[in-house]
Formats: sequence, C-alpha cells, structure tokens
Amino acid sequence: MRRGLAMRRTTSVIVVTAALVLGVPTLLSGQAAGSGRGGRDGNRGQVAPTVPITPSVATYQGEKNGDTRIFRLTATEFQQQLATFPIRNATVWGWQVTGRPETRSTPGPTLVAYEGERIQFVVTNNLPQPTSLHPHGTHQPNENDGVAGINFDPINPGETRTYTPYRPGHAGTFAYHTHTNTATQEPRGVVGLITILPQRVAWMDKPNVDIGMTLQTFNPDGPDADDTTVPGEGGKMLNPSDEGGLIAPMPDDRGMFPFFTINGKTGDASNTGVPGAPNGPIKVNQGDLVQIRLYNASSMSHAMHMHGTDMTVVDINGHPVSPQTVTAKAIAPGEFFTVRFRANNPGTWIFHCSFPGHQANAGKSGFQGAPVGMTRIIQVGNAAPVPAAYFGPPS
Ligand SMILES: [Cu+2]
Repeated sequence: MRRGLAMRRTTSVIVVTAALVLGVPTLLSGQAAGSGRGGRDGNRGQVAPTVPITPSVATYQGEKNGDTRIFRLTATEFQQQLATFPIRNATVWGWQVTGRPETRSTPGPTLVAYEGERIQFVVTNNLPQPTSLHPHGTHQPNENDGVAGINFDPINPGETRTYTPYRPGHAGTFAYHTHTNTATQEPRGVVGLITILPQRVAWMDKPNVDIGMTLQTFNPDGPDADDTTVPGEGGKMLNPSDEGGLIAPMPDDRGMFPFFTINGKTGDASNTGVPGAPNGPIKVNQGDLVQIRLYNASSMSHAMHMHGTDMTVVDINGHPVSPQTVTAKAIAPGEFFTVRFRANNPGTWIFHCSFPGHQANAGKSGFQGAPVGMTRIIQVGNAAPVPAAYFGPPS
C-alpha cells in the first residue's frame, strides 16, 4: 500500500457524515470506497465514478424513485458565516434540502446523480419574493428552464413546484440557480452545484480526491433599495460585523464585492466537511491525483492558481478537452472547468484566485498578511500544521 490513510479517513468521514445528515443512500460506493486503494486501481477494468466532496457544503443524493432521482430543495434566507476577518455573518439567500435546515448554505447542497437516471426538482420558495430554479448546463425540457417571464411562471413565496423528470443529457458538472430577479437573487447566493457522475470511467481517469468548488462574491455592507425585508429596526441595516446584514446585490461604492468565497467561505473561514465542521485545510496524500471542479457563480472572472505544481484542464462541463497544463486558469461567470494535478510536492500550499484584491476580505489580509478571500489551503502529505490563528471558529 503506497498511501497513508489520513485522507481516506477524512474523506470517508465527510462523505458518510453527509449521507447520515441527509438520510440518503450511502455514498460509500463513490469516492470513499473506490479511491486509490491499490487493488481497485490495480484493476484495469472500469471502476465507479467519484462523488466529489464540497467542503463547507452538504452533499445530497436525493431520493430514488424507479429511474428518477428526486431533489427536494427550498430556497430560503438565513445567516451564514462568510469570513472571519473582519465579518463573520451575513444574511444570505441560499438553498437547503427541504425539511433539513442543517443542510442550508450558499452555495446550496451539492446534488449528485448518475448518468442514465432522470432527475427531478421539487422546489419550495421560502424567500420573500418569487423565485425559480434553473438547471444550468443540463439539457432540460423547456418547461424546466425556470426563466421567469420567458418560459416559467415564478414560484411564489410559500409555494412548492414540481418539475418534470428529465435526463440531463450527459455526465458532467452543472449548477442550479435562480433565474427570477437574477440580478438581486443570484448575488445573494441562490445557487448550487449539480454533478452527474458517469456510470463508468477508465481507471486511470479516476482521481483519488475530487473536490467541487463554487466561486462567489458578496457585499454584506450595502443598502438594497428594492427589498423590504432588510433586517433591523425601521428597515435600517444592522451592523454586518456583528448581526449580519442582508447581502446587497450590487458592488460597494468602490465598485467591489468585498468578500470573495469558495463554497461560501473565505479562506480563513473554510472548513473541511459539512456546514459547521471545524475549520482547517483540505488534506491529501502525497501522490494523490487531485481533481477540482470549478463553477463560477459570481459576477466576474477569477484566475485560479495552484501553488507548487502545474494543473491540467481535463474537461469542460463533462466534455473532455485536449489537456491544457497551466499555472492559472481564468474562469468566467457561468463556466465549469475540471482541473487536475498530481500531489507530488509535499507541504502546505494554497489554491487561490490570482486577482490581488480577491485574496483579501474587504481589502484586508489575514493573519500575518496571509491571503484570505478566494483561497483554500491544500496540504500534501505530512506538512506542518497551519497556524491556528489563520482560521476563525466555525459558523
Ligand atoms: Cu478572483
């Protein structure tokens, strides 16, 4: 056995925890069971696909009914810790598995289905205004497109809408997000990731660690003229540094979204598992093939960069591409890229957006000037611990 067990255990805990939290069929047939064990990888036949982990976000496999996988989702308002420095909480709009508030987050729970299955959404709206769910990148029938005023009557507050079951077209990484009052709702967080896993992939294409990352930007500090649900007395914003004001859908007066997040957390506030898990780095074993699925749900491009190694773009939205080995990869709003690297270089590294201002929280760096914002720490092999001062407490 070439590998240590640290990441295997970590991964298993994350995946099993998500399965227990959600009461869904076990995920053990995915990443936890199949990743990198010598016997499985040594078999050159076809192996099971990997279920991505999405740190800070729950994984949701829905409910199986025949060949249909049903996802029951509720759009709702809640408080989320975005960052440690200088703000901890903001009022966001995001998603939860219906009836399971412990799964609520922005981005919403990561939906997992398998190629060949039909998927179906049952969407409840607990937002204070009409909304809809638009599957972004799948081949949905027109009535499922969710575009308010064009092809879909929005779902009113308190209403539940059942979508038509359909086949998403092909395996890949996709998203679900509001397409009603998009300019207000999407910057507040009404987005989430969908992964349709291939039934079979070549063994050499199977990563040891598969991580989904949704990129977002938030402005918790600005007033919002078109909304009447701003918390606080007399409609005034509360001080976002303690109570958590409602996310403004527009940039601040510097033209910036002050908080840049991966899976709804700046680097200093990032955790390793489901919502509320302890903060810390993502740990992988030396030699692991690490795959990152990127989705840009923000209003601007981000140039994602891995330290200490090159990374290779292997597919876009499930479609293989000529491998492109890069130092940084710019991803525009609404795009999906899958990048990979072999974790041969031990140590504590960062994966981050290369825009300098996007490595800060409201213009401020973290502990000792550390990059925060759109940053994730990835530890390869036996590395010295990350200074505890870098991470804040979990939300
Ligand atoms: Cu960026």
